[in-house]
Amino acid sequence: MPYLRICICPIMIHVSISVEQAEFLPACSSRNFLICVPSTHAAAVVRDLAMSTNKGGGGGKKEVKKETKLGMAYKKDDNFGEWYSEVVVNSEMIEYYDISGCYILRPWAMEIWELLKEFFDAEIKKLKLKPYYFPLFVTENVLQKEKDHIEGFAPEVAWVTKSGKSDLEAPIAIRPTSETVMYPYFSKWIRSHRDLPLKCNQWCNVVRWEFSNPTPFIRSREFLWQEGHTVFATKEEADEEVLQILELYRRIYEEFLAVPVSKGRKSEMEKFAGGLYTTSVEAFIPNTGRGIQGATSHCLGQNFAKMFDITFENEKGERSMVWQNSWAYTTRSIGVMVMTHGDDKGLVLPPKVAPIQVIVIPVPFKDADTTGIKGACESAVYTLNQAGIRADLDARENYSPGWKYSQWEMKGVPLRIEIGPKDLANKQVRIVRRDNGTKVDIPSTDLVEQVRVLLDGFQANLLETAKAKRDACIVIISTWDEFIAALNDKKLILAPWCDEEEVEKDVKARTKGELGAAKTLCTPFDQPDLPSGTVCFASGKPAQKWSFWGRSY
Ligand code: 87F
Repeated sequence: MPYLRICICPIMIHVSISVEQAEFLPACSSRNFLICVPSTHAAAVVRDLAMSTNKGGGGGKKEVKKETKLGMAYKKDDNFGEWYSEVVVNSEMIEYYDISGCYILRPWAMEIWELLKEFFDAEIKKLKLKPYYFPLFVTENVLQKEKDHIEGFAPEVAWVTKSGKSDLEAPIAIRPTSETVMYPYFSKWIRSHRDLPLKCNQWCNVVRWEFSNPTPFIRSREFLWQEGHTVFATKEEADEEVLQILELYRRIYEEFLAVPVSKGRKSEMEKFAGGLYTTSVEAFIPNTGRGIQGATSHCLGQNFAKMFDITFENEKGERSMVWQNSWAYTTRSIGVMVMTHGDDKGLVLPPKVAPIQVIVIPVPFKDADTTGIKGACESAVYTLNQAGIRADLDARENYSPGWKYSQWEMKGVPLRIEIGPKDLANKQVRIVRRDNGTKVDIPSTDLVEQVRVLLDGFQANLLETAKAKRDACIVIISTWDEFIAALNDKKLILAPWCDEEEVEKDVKARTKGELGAAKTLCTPFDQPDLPSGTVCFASGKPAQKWSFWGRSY
């Protein structure tokens, strides 16, 4: 018996598992160590070990039979938190890192981010936004300029205090957002009305040292975003842009990520304290019954203009204060998409953001014409690529078709094309949908047309299904008792509200508990009728508006 050693993952003890001896020992027979790895890595390690053991021995067919089953240990409805971690890791979007709250974004995530960026960047360029890059660091002095607003955020600011072994002369903050980094230079660059509007956008990372429950994409200590910062001569121009950007955010969520969102305005309590008003797109996760802010577009008014002395000489030769906006969306959007569409087999990707939209898998059988099948697969991929469809071939010979099906399902690829001997003979391909598992055989001559129809249908179906699920969670209430019942039932609550800050504070206090307090998510722009005489569910005062309430991320 070789020396055996079983290790427990020191970082994630709760995801360490034991692997069945029958499966594990043969795979490691040629080695003198055993590793017990987190469940999220077990399949891959066992697979690799099995492959290395099989190398050079026996026929290919037998090797394939020994492969480890891929699969998800957790179900979405049984343990949502573990299910989510498993999906993002098994789909190869995320690798955990040894600093809590920091994650490695692998190509499967970065390619989605790049597709979103491609759309958004082209749209904001139409609005005449210019690309900038400002430094990652900011001095304490400059950061303090915004001290009234930064006060609440201060614990989240990360500082660099040393270079090598020596202390820096003064600590330097890592940007949590770039107002204080940029605005001193806006003040310098803007002199006259001819310098306006100034429209700046940067794609970058920011760091916020969060302490509550880190979750890949959703709440991480470093994340990627775009931050737009614009400066206008008039409030009207600023107001107009706030909504133009909000509409782009809605399109990212609904048209690309197939996630339904509500556009609306944040309450005074929930808005960015440094600004005049905040608009947002809000999504909802039915499994946890929590709302989640998808992106924000703020009108900053003239607050920062005063703080940073950003003024211009108008046409009449007078000094005027500028009007400013800022807006951002982040890699959190990818997490919202995963939570919305994923299922018990793993990720489900909307075609518009899928790095691979169609995976082509040869299905050789016994003595069938393997070369012919491979040729048909290559030709299908080529034809689809030529038509602008992101298709790829999985020609790996050390995996069975079934294993490949599971892996690509786990990665959420919308369509799978299988080509076997029968398909080759009939000049057809079999297409299988990831969302509902339906299979169709189509003539090879119709490939591009049919794939386009299927991808469009897939994209539309995801949004429709998600919208139906979200809508089924919306409850319109009118009394406090109904509010509490709906909250306990994980609903998205639409309630008549008096719009008073004290009342929102009171609701927060009264609903405080282990799961977190309820708060306003937004006041949707799309307002149902509010008959006169309607009263606030919490205060009994006359209601001013309908607002969404709930627990949130
Ligand atoms: C965390 C630490 C320090 C949010 C923070 O939403 C400062 C902040 O200012 C902070 N978390 N914020 C508000 C960010 C406002 C605004 N910035 C530009 C945006 C959009 C992009």
